Amino acid sequence: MADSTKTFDRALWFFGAMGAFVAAMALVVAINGGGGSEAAAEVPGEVSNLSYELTEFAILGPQEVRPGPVSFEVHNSGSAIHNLVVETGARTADLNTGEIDLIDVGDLSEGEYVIFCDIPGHREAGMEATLVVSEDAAEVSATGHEDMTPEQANQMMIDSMLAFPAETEGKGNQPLEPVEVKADGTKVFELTAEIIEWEVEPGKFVDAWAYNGQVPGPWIRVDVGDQLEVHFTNLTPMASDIHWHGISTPNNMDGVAPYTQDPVYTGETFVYSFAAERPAIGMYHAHFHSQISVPNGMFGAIIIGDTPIPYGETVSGIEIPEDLEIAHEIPMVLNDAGVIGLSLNGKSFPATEPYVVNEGDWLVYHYYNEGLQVHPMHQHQFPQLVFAKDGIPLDVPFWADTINVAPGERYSVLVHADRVGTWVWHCHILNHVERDTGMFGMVTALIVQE
Ligand SMILES: [Cu+2]
Repeated sequence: MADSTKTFDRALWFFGAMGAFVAAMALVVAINGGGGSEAAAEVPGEVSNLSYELTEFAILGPQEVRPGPVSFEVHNSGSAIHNLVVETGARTADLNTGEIDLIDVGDLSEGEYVIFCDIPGHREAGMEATLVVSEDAAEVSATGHEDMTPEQANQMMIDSMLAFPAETEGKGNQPLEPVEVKADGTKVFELTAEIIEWEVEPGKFVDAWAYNGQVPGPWIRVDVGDQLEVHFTNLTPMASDIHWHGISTPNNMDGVAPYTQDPVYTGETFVYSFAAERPAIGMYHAHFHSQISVPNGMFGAIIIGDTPIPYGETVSGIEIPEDLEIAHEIPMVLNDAGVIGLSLNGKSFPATEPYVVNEGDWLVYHYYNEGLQVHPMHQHQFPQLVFAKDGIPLDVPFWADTINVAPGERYSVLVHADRVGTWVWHCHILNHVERDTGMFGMVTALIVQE
């Protein structure tokens, strides 16, 4: 599906490019007025087509071009609406995620031209660049990139893939231990939100909004019947709260300021107190200003009770052993926006964590989508037995190799790693895993060893 979508996009782009070329030719003919021999001698310069990628919040693409007719192919690979405006007045339409526009920018003479996104706030946030038009610029190659031949593009892809796994600072999902267990058994946890420096991919540090210095925040795991007290201290510049997504709580603990509590202003602490009444595979995240703080990192996983594996059941002819032991239970938090961007557990490939397991291991993945888009999560080689949706055990579990995880959803799956090798595991929206400079984003690997 994703492959054909990409092909379709390419085809659209091609026809767009042809359209622009025909328009440029028509313009030349109109200007020349079909006139005499002098005009006929003016061969129109070849159109330089420049590719730009729009994301939060940057314009990625060539910074120089030779004078002459220029067209832009603009692709919104971000998660918000963006456009591209040239100071000469040429502009794309407002593009939704994944959309491409091709515009005729016209004849550019030597000089500097500012290009930007004019959606309010986006230019100030970083979506501004300068295109230098100069006789000294390199010619635009067939790859659509300045100075990049197909061979170089191939090599960049290879290099980007061989950089995996890359060491970066910081690791999310660390198990959270109670700071205190009271005499009555109440488990006291502390969560502190603040802006931290987070290495999302090698050498790329962003100002993440994090709980306890981690993206995702620490992993909370308690038993059914436990009494919880979570002391939340907000050190971010904006008021916040914590919503317990998929967790049963009294209304005044639901974390939706100002309905259920007052906002937790900068420097304040709020205590969430509730019993872990029912088994749950939930998540916690900010609700107040969530459109800023959650994409920027304020999310985490919380599990109550045992993982509801369908022990002993036979599903589509495959028997799930009665005595199965889970070798690894992996929370996999998906994000695609804010400063964290397209990522698995707060990291972009090649900084994503590889999971090394032994042949024959049974694994559990819990997918949590804290982003703004759907991500079809594909594990190479091993089918995934979906046994719970949003923490609710399925009466009819099913096997699938690709699981669509929409924002807010959780899917829990069982995987039998019964064949040795390095098996990639990734979102199957192809521009969530590859860009012109190589592999990135929502990819990792399951490494099965003997
Ligand atoms: Cu995706």
